Amino acid sequence: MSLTASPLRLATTDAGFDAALTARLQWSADTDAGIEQAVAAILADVRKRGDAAVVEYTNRFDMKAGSMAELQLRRGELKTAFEGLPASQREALEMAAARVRSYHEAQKKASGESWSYRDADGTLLGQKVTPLDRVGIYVPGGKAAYPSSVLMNAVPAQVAGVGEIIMVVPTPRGEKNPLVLAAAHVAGVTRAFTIGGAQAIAALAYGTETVPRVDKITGPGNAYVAAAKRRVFGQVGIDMIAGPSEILVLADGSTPADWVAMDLFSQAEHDELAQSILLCPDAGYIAQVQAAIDRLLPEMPRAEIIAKSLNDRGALIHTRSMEEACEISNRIAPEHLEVASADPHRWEPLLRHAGAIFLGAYTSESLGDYCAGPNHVLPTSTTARFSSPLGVYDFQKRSSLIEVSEAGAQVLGKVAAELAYGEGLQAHARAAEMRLKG
Ligand code: HSO
Ligand code: ZN
Repeated sequence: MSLTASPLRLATTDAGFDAALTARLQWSADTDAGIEQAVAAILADVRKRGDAAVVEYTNRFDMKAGSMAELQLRRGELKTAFEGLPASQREALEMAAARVRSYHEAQKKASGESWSYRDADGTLLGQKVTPLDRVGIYVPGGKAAYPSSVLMNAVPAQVAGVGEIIMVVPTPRGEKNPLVLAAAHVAGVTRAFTIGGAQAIAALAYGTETVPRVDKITGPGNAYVAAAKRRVFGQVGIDMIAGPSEILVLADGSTPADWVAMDLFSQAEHDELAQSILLCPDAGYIAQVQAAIDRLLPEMPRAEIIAKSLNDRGALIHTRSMEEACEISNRIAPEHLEVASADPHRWEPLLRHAGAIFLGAYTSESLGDYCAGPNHVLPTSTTARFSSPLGVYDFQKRSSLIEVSEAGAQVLGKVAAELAYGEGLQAHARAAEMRLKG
């Protein structure tokens, strides 16, 4: 069987370009009614019956277990998993974690600290930043069990100062992934349970006899997990609901075509629904990338997933100029945006909507997935228009601080009373007036 991958070829000069691009970008995030119903029932059941329900669903979907005690990782098990890895893997995990930690420490310094100032009359105003007490991190089992995602979720939580980080990870047939456990150790996970699906989200959101109730749940999951996270939102905080991975490469033709082809593959190999797009003003270069795709695809163990993703959702787009390519990139608002250009800083100021921007030929997106430092949990499906990478700020909250001086109360009291009478709220007005002198 010979596999081919031919991403859709478009040119911005085509008559139907806008409609063709819109059609290519479309992706439905709707979950079907069957999933919604099943998830609602599981959430209600776990809320009511706690551990017993979690154990039953785990038996039904993942593995045999007699009690919740069997589904809790023993103290030391994460560390043992780490110590059992080959040295090269231990070093890679530690190096990645250290870089991710440094990046998030810088992020905390830049935007995650408390601040305050005093008015001329001595009134103090400010904002106090506090970490969440306890968070839950969902780690998918099976084919999408990514140790790197454990780091990307747990490290910012730890840097934020979260008191307890609870990890849940389903273990179909009881097989634990040692790299996932080791990553949890390196990233400072406090407790871990081998549970998954909607029942794990319910246990974290409501608490059971054994699983402590958390304040926020982060981490990717399948359609059941996503539906469960949506439903428990409000009871607990959640992060974003991630769609399939995306990469957009903006190329001026100066980066070797093979490198760009492999970068397009790197997101396509995640998922048949993943989206890889190339924008380039040089038609000859686009042909080179297509030739590289043809040549490299047969070498790839995940060639079938890559081919389906590129054929169904990929695109190679010929633009009039790099400026126009930047405009289209803003419209697509991709999760990952590679600027494969000899002069990336010329284009970066024009780029406004993207989860992460990778500058220059040497910055392959995959470095960002593992170890450059920034978070790999990023907004997908054009949500980069209004949301940001997972960060320290997702594990913090803010409280306003107000300390009105006696002098300040004289000025503010009159203003507040005036407005309170206008709203018909006497007690508000009098509380302010009582503090006025004479
Ligand atoms: N690119 C993925 C993250 C990941 N890649 C994990 C490899 N492992 C997020 O879109
Ligand atoms: Zn990736």
